[in-house]
Amino acid sequence: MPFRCSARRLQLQRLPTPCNASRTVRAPWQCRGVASTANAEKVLFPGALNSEFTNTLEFLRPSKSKGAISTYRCLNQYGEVIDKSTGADTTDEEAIELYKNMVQLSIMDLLMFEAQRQGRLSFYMVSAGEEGISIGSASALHPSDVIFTQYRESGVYLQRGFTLAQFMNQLFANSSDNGLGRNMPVHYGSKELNIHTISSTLATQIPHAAGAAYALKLQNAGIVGRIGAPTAGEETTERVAVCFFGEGAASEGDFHSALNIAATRQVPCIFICRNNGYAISTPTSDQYRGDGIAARGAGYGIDTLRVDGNDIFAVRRAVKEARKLALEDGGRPVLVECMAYRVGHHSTSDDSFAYRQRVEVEDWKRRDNPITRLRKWMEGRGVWDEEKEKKLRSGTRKEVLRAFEEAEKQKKPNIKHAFTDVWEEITEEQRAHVSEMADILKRYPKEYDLEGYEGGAQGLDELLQKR
Ligand SMILES: Cc1ncc(C[n+]2csc(CCOP(=O)(O)OP(=O)(O)O)c2C)c(N)n1
Ligand SMILES: [Mg+2]
Repeated sequence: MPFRCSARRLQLQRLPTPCNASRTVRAPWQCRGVASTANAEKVLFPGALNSEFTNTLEFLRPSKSKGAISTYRCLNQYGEVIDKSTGADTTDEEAIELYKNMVQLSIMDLLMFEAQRQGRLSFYMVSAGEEGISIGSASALHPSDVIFTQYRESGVYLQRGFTLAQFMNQLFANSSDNGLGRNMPVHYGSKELNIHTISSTLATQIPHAAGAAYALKLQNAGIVGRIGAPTAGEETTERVAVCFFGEGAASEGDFHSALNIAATRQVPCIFICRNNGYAISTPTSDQYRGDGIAARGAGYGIDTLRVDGNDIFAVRRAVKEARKLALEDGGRPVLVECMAYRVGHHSTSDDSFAYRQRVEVEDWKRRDNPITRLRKWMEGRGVWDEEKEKKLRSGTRKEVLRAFEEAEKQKKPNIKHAFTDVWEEITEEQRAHVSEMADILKRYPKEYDLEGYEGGAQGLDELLQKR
């Protein structure tokens, strides 16, 4: 072969070592120059490696090509394993746990949706039809992997151990809420479970995840010390960052910058796209003309797989494999596009029948669903039946309602938390805002009834007394 260099080689370089680590690592941004001899069949253009010469003038015409990227699945619609040699890669006990979590999520969704309609909650978002994506993928990760979610991934929280009480406290913004009532309902977060707090601003989590994965790459290699204390057994584990987002969020510039920097820096990040066909009222046909989001992964040089989101075993296997790939050779990003249909309305503020036919939704509901598919598999194996189903559903309903009523009774957070956690010490400017607010609250006690808030109307005094 006449090449002087067959691929970009990475040089080894010693990086600054802020902690006790002193390992020599690859610095991905240090690339050797590339060149080739005059009669080479391939020219190693710095911008397109390994491209062969051709004398056929042919445009790439995706609009004319017949095949789309295929969709990986383990189970067919009837809950039967397609490839007996790989099987479901899940024990019966594990499958039952996953099933219980999916059912719990769907029951919580139904009850919370109704609670919003009754005026007891201000807002809610359901995951209907997408339970297999969040629960299946979370089950394939290590508890120490760092997760960034959008908002339709409550199943990730549930699978990681977020309790019903924690869900309800956040939804009611009561004084036990991790976020002290500062966020919209459904914007959960958990430091203990390594899940970053959800942000309403679409796609911002994607570059955050790429950045976190870069930090993890350095930590995995021992170049920098770990930030935050590891929980038991985590010290030896290499970690990945995992980022969930919808296909609509993938239209934001943040998506593109994040995938590009993740690829150029080769960071251990699993990007999990939930492609449910809609971004509120915008169908995918108005959102893009390419082959879904998977095609974009290939465009950024990222290992990519498209998966049937109604098949929890397929999602689980795909994410397990993605995790392995993401940690190989010091790290690399991986994209998994999970296909599903958004069966529910976008949120409680949306009526989707204003922009899609009821029959379209009914068709999808009848055709496929991650919960029924897994149930069919369990029944096929003789580990599930109608009686177990009834017991699970009635028990879960009671548990959700109990947690709901408990959280509803609790007081709201102290009003001072509207100001705390911004600066370590209250600033003079903040003090002026606090005293203005205190004055308003005193003058209009009927309009601002603080009975239900911890500390009542005196909540702000503590801040004002602080010097
Ligand atoms: C930057 C920004 N633009 C617009 C919105 C309004 N918005 C909230 S959700 C959403 C649709 C997102 O769709 P997708 O990413 O496909 O997720 P899905 O709701 O389908 O799960 C939009 C446009 C927002 N929150 N942030
Ligand atoms: Mg969507």
